[in-house]
Amino acid sequence: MNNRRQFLKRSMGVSVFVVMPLSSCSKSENTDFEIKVEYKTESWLDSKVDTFSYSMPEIELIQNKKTRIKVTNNLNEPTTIHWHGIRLENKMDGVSGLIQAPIEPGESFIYEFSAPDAGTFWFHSHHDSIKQVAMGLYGALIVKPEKSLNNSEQDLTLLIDDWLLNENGIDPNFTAMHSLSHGGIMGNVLTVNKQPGLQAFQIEDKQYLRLRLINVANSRIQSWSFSGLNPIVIAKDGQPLKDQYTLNKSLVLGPAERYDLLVKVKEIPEDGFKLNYDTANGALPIAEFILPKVKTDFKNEAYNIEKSVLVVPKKIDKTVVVELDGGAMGRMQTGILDGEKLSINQLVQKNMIWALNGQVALLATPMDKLELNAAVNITFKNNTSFAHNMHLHGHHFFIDGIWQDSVLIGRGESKSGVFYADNPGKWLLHCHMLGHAVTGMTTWFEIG
Ligand SMILES: [Cu+2]
Repeated sequence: MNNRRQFLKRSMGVSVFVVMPLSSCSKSENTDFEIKVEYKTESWLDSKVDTFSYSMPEIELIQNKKTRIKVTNNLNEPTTIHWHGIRLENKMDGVSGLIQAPIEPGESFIYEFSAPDAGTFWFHSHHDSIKQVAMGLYGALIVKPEKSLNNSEQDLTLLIDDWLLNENGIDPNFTAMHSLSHGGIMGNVLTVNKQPGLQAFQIEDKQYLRLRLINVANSRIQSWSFSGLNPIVIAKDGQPLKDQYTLNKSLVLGPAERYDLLVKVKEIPEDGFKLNYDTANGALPIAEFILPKVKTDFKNEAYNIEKSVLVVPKKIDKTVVVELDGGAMGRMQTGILDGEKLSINQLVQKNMIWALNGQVALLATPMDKLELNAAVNITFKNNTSFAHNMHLHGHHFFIDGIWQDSVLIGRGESKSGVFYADNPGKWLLHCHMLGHAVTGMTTWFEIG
């Protein structure tokens, strides 16, 4: 039992009753990309910090084009990669324990998929995620349309993270129950593209600047604001917005959420503009954008954005309610773990504290079975004292009037969304505050 428990914990709390054999992965060695998973020592603030790293921090794919990505694990521990938000074939989803056996040290695995949506996505470890994402195993995954839609645009991706450092480097106490029963692990050092301090970006002499902002933090809800100008919000979670809007307040997003923002280079003031991280003590600038010396005349060309291929269901076939319970200051008295009803104290002793519909993770069976192509209405009811960021793999849901793959549900709040369950397989549904996921807030749907 202990061994099993340890394994389950390491693999982010998903069932290992059915561990799939590795998908066949070596038809040929023709791969488009190779990602090496490796150790890397960063020099931050005059100190050395040991991290985990991907040899490619950003990958750019072409929409609908089959891509083969060879992942070689040079760590001394197993790992997998999940392609967050990509509506791909289930066996390529990278969830350790549910979808694939982890990639062992020294071994490789070839992920092969095509991305049906053009937009901003990311990839990260889905094995012992609470530790491996905190150690730095994440990167940007940008899907571009086959032909460029604009003549003159610059693209910048910013991955914004918080790291919990102590005097020896990254704090290794990833399962401290006090943090996990509250908001999760909160860092004390902010980075933009893994660099601490204010980062400067040179703007090119183009008509448009597209900023792709990704919250890659382990658990922290981030609030960002701009000074110098108000960009236009054009996409969320890799899906273009039907109604673009000018940002005149802060953007608040949970871990895993992404926003695409558009800036007309002509409208940038002489001294540039800044992206700030909002803190209790005011806005802290984390990125500054510097104008080019030469500025081309703005031609007032319209900006063309990708079109979403998703369809909002009008008639609902199936209704699913997901109750979020547990945590510190919660009302949860008992939870079902491995089919056994346990008190909250017994659960805490097993490093568990959160539940979805009363089930504390580790389900041998899915939370629900959904018929292929069923139009589903899903409601999240957050009965806890903390916010959660619910992520459904392999699908986007239409929630709050936009397509999202990760959605922030405030404490005491309920939100409903709709989607077509049109991707067959085993799809994880979990809180993307990774400390919550590993201590109970993980389940899955079987589709088809
Ligand atoms: Cu949560």
